[in-house]
Amino acid sequence: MTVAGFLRNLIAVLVLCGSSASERTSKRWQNQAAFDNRLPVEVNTKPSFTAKSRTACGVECTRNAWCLSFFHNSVTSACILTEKMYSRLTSDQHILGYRYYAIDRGACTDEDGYVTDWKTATCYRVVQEPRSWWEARAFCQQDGGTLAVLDTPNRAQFIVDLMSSGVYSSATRFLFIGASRPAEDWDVGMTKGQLYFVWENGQPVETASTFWGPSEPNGAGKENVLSVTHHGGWNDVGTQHSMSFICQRTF
Ligand SMILES: [Ca+2]
Repeated sequence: MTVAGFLRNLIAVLVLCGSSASERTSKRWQNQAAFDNRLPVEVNTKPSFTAKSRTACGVECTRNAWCLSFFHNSVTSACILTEKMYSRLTSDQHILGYRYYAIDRGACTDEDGYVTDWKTATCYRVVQEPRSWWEARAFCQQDGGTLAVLDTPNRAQFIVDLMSSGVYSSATRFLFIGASRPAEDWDVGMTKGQLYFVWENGQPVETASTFWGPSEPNGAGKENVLSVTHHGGWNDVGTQHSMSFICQRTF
């Protein structure tokens, strides 16, 4: 390769790196202008480190799964990572140079009735309108997602916490989620021990999962779709029921 060719390639690589970094940060972070030159007192007690730019500060936040937002001071280069999303100006102090950046909310907004699980980058919506499992499934698909797929402990625990929060206490006792028996088995009359379910994404539901409710699953041959109780535990139920349900969107 000639020197000129090498330089051309090097420049191409640098341009590519630069554009992908700026795209990532511009998509991921949103400046919250209400916090300009302000810092919550609580945040001021957190450790800070030096980051030359807000991009460098944002990269550090991206590297830490727990980090949801950060404050960067363009005057002092101080960078403070936080595990929260700040939305109100309470007990804050005026400090020149600070800008606040919070994670981009992606496809989910509070206005749509979704709550966000930042840990798994998933949004959930509890729909308190009783429908059949099939109607609920179609509703969530029309809403741009699926019935809730709780295929990891983190996802399942988020729903347990959500249902235990008391926010949905008026919801019916059970809510449909996105798992069912493979259709070809529905009329076989399976006995206990042959139970298995598949999430809407095709992954098998763990029969040994600790998220099953007490004595569940117990509906061999007649309870072909999955629900969660108001405590968040899983229960297989029959498709003759209509109940509230939980949709999800990922971002
Ligand atoms: Ca059951």
